[in-house]
Amino acid sequence: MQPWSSVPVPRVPGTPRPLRLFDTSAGSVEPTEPGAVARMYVCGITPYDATHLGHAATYLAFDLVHRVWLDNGHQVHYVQNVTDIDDPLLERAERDHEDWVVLAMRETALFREDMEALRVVPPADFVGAVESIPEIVEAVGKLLASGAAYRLDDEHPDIYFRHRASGRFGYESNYDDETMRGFFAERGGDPDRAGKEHPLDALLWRAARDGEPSWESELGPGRPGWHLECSVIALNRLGLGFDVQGGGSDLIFPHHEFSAAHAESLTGEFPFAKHYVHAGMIGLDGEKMSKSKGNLVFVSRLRGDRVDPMAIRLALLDGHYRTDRSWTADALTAGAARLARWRQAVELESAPSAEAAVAELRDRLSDDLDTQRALRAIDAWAEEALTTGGSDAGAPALIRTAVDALLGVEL
Ligand code: 5CA
Ligand code: ZN
Repeated sequence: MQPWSSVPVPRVPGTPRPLRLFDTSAGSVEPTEPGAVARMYVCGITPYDATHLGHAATYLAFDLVHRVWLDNGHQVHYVQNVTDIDDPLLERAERDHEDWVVLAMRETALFREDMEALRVVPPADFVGAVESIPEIVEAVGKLLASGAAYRLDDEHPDIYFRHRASGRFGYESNYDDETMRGFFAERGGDPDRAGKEHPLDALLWRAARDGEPSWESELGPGRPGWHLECSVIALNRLGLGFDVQGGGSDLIFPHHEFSAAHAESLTGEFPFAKHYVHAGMIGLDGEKMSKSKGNLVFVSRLRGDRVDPMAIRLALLDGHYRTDRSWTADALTAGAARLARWRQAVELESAPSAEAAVAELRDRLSDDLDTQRALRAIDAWAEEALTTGGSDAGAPALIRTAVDALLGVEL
């Protein structure tokens, strides 16, 4: 697929700081230690509805990972998928009497626009599930051949993954059996499917059903299971052992556990990703913002209301990416006020020296993306610039560059 277009990220004078991130698998903040090319995969949208502020917050968090790595002189190979065939998409299309392909194309196009407006650096590879079907079929064939997968003896001969096949199942989420079973049932799994060897075995290939889209393949006609989509797209573009596998915390289990287990079974090597990084859930009025609950605030709706996307960006960054938090109208008002203040300050002809503020910005971001403190470092500089003033003629430009490169905010 075509990604959205990118804006150049300027270089910031001064000394970058290497990035440390909380790793779900390790349970602690760990240094990221990418090579010349940092490799990141972030789970993309299922395009059956518009991008809401929860999605946006998650992509902004990983955009900062991208930006801090760029600051440290790495190139970044960033890959993101689009789950453009899956049950939720088909269910929504049926509910709305719409063609599922048209629905997916429209929402994916809107997502691109939203990401561009929010100045998210685009992935180098933006890959749909449908266009990856040949790769997925090949992977299922390998898993069957190695004994990691089996086919149901059923009217619908679906293919399942033996969840313990990699020998490492559970290392990513560290959840106990009961928690795994709960989330498996809640998040797209089918523990009660008759004929499976074990309730936690995950679907790899769903045999064709009447009235459902399917693709001809050497496995028989059908369509791909969800977790393998991300394994294969990541593996074939980044290779095993890439730096960060990312997404929202709702993907910790089963999605990322299985993505890892599938890839590790396919290759016989470990680990799928060096770090598993998860953003907290954004809610509205105390509930997780989700398509199924219908309590959504869309980025496109706010854009339509002429809200400055940079104010949305600042509003979402004024909270720690790992903390579950609520979107409020006040947060947006505060984001807009902060944006106005910063813009006023960078218009000054001279200001207090900005080196210390930029160093603080880098320090805070490198410490597991502590954006709240990072924003306050710029607040403090802007406050002093606008109240006391200063004589450094280069300071406003330095702040403008640093805020652009490291926070993605255009002043
Ligand atoms: N297509 C799959 C991933 S392969 C999927 O989860 N799609 S999604 O459209 O439901 O979500 C897209 C991304 O936004 C995922 O990384 C997901 O974890 C994240 N996300 C979903 N809801 C929220 C929320 N309320 N707050 C923060 N992030 C969210
Ligand atoms: Zn995914």
